[in-house]
Amino acid sequence: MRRISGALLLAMAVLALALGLAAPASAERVQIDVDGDGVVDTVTAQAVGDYGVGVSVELSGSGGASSEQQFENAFVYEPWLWRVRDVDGRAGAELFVHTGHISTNETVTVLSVVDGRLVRSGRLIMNGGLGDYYAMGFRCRAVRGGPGIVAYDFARQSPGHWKRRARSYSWKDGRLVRVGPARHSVVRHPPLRERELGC
Ligand SMILES: [Ca+2]
Repeated sequence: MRRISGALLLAMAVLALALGLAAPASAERVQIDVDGDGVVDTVTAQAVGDYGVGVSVELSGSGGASSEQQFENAFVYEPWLWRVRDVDGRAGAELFVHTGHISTNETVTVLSVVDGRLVRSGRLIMNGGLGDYYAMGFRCRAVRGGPGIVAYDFARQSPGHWKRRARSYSWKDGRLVRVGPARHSVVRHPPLRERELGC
């Protein structure tokens, strides 16, 4: 009898999968203060539509007020929350979310809570591999004496000869603001720390 019910359960599971009735994709959930009031909040990322991601925050200290950002047709899958860390100099964590995938790079959107609402602080791209002769990434670091992000991209001209571009952003009221002109140089090899999520 046990063997029969086991076989029956397996057949039902296979049928459910075939009919697309599998359990929905799981959500990612992080408990961390995002609005800077010192109370832990809930961050949830989950699939939206076929290939998108939605990120919501539930703010514990504000009577459970919630705020959300959605990214449709992003062609991204779990994990969506690539980094959760306070980097902008205001209390409360920033969220680095995988919001786009194309053949040449990944898009990372930085979200932050401003005045109780989840806002898009900035958008950055990454491609750590060198095989296609292009690479890019970014680092959280001081810009003009305050917290900021420097984004790098590289294009190979010939073996051992890569064009490097660095663009700087400062944090201002929860948003990334471009500062100064791009800096251009030539390097023999793009360093790994400048073609990854360095925050
Ligand atoms: Ca912060």
